[in-house]
Amino acid sequence: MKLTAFRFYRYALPFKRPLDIHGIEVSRREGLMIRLTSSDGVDGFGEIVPLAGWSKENLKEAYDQIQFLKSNLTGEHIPGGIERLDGKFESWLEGMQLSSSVRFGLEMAVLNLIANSNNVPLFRVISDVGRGQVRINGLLQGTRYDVVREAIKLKEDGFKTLKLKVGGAVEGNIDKVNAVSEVLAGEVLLHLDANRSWDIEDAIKFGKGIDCGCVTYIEEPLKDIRQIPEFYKETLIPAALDESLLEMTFPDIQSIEGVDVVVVKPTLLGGIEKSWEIIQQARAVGLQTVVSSAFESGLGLLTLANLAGCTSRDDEAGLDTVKYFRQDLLKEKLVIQNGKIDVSQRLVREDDINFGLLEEVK
Ligand code: OSB
Ligand code: MG
Repeated sequence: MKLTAFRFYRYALPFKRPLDIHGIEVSRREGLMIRLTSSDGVDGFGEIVPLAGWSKENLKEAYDQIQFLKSNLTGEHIPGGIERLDGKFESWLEGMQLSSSVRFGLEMAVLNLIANSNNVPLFRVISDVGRGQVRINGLLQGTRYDVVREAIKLKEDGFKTLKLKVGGAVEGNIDKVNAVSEVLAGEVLLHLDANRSWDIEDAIKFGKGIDCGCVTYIEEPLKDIRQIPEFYKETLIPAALDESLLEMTFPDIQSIEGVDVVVVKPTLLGGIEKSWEIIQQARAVGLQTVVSSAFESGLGLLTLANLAGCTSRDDEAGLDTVKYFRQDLLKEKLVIQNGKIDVSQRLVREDDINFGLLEEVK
């Protein structure tokens, strides 16, 4: 398939209220969208949105790389079979040294172009065993009062798994987890995320203090991940790796006792093909995988939901960040219904994009 046009756009989408992302207060999300067009006139859209505090690259660097891609890929052919994510993106793009978010956005556009050309949802072109329904972890963040209220609402809305942000003073966090647990009453599972907040003493104190009836695992409990085995031994709460994956590869990941889950953020981890490889490796050794957002808009989240839907097991995905956006690049909002995103009927064509929120870069 030949790429006849490569266009790109910038956007700024306001959040409903300012968010604290890793200690940085953010009131809107600024990013880029690329639009690839094939010789048959079919479009594929991709989103590039580095996350300050997490991504190595900033938006300016991403912008420069997209200019480079635009001049290098216009008129080129997309290698056949690239959608199987078995290494053809790597052979096509190696040497270009694309940063993670750019790699993600380009792969996303190419994959959606292929899906649109075949007139099927994205997950169908990647994998033979995929699912059109993807369960989502409802997100709980804020004060004790906020998270209890949100937990009641999400439970009523049909979510089966929630994720609560923890960290900081241990006592208050124990109280918060126990208050949420009480509301969930064993009917909804609870994941925790500490974002490397604690030293081993505080982490163990926390783990022993919580009512862990419905707590399934905790993401990144420790400042020093080498202490996860000790944390596990003392508390019996399995850990999930998220930000640590940026610095680690298999087989080191699987050799840590107490790690049961890997959180996969394609915008940060080097793109979709790389993330798919990590998912396969993790599943091969019995680790659970959670595809998760880095605050992409609904457009990027829809692709992430498709990626999550590529596995046969009904793994949940961390995509509830969609609720923080006041506006979206998709005209028809991405909805989570009964705790699930339905990707089976959604292809993204020109008419589905809210061009009023995008400014083309010429
Ligand atoms: O800590 O997992 C995180 C989003 C951006 C950066 C870091 C994180 C997140 C999320 C996404 O929590 C939502 C989720 O994983 O459920
Ligand atoms: Mg996390």
